[in-house]
Amino acid sequence: MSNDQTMRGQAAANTPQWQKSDHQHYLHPFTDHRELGEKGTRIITRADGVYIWDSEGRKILDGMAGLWCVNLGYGRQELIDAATRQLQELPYYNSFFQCTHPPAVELAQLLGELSPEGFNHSFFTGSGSEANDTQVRLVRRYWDLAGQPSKMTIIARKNAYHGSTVAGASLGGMSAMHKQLVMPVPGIVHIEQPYHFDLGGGLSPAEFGVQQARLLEQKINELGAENVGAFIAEPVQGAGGVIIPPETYWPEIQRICRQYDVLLIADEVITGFGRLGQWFASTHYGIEPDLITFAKGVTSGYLPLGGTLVSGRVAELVIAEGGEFAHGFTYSGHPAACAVAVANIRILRDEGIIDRVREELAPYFSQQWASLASHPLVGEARSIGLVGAVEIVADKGTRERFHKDLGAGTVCRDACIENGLVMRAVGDTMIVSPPLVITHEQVDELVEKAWKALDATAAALGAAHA
Ligand code: PXG
Repeated sequence: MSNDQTMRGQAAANTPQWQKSDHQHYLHPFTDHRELGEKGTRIITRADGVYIWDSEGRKILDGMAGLWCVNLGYGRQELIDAATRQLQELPYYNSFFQCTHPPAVELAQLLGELSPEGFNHSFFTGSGSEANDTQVRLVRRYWDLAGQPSKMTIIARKNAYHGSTVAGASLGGMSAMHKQLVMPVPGIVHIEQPYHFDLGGGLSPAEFGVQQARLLEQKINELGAENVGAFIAEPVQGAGGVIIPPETYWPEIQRICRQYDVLLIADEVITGFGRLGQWFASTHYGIEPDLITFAKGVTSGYLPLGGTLVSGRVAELVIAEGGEFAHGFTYSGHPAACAVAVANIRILRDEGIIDRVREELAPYFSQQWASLASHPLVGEARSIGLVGAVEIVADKGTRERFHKDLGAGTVCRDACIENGLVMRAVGDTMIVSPPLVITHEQVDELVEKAWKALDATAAALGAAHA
């Protein structure tokens, strides 16, 4: 028996022990702990390429690239080597008090080269949430320096996800999070999202896109443009259910932001670093944001790193006016995380992975994913780049959903695992966002497994109905 096999054997033997200890000591993110205690946890012990393995030896195709982040797939030795080298040379130093270090400088320069025109500065954080907190601070600092301190309010969208810090959760439009937040950060307001499947009514996607974008204009007029500093949005909503706006949405948003002099923040934590076949989805949609939030794919999740890309308009004022920007984190520009990001970006660039997503992989994925639309349970199958969603419905014609208590999405998620696939459920919307290195055969495997899981879901819900 190889060492590897022995270790796996031990992990399997330890499964009940890990589960018990987990329940006794570990508070998980976004989790109902009583329910988790009853069901038990799945223990993920290793991963390679697009697959993960659990402690019982089950091989599972990771349709979510971890949590939308493992863009290069698991097991890339170059990233492990970059982290190891940096940890040996300089495991930690800060960028406060007139100091800097090579990995942070190198990463900031590289980001300047590959980000959309006009972006030459980066601020680093440890996560996407902290990066969005930074955006709030930057927006307010910018308008203060610009002599318009009343431009304080930030407009965001319902069902958006911008993180789980207090500012991140306030920017996000998740009602369950707001309820537990008790008091969202003042000066953040929300407008409705461009979710055509759920909210489109009889409108064509094109009409609906313009209508939903004009909600921003209405809100700006209601508040007074002199009080509105920024609009923040994900180019494609991720955690909200892979909501792909109609093509008419972003051009209209851009027009409105320009007309009323409102900064545009593109939260590209999910869409950045190749997910839509471009370094940034802003390029895909032809929009020119003033600030971009990134995290996740910048390191393929191997080490935590986030940040904001700051366009010339904002950076120049913040720099030229002088005065301290009173914001920063111990781990802003962590050397090992930056070294991994540099290695990750070089691989994405030198192996042409993002071009392959755009030109070859996304068209194939889109065609295969679309075939799920003919499943009796599916009201819509949509995708863009390498993200996809299917809407589970009780009635394809009327788009009527199953009763909430049936938990159709959760039933399907569990059936996916049974079939060796990670697919995430957002209510009754099933979503995938696989590693960018997935092959055509693995796309076929993903879609076949999703179909089987939908069959199992239909059977289970049929039984529940009877
Ligand atoms: N912005 C967006 C668009 C995100 O998707 C964040 C900010 C926050 O990043 P951090 O690194 O602070 O988590 C995210 C994170 C889910 C899920 O259930 C999605 C995220 C995080 C956790 C769960 O789909 N996205």
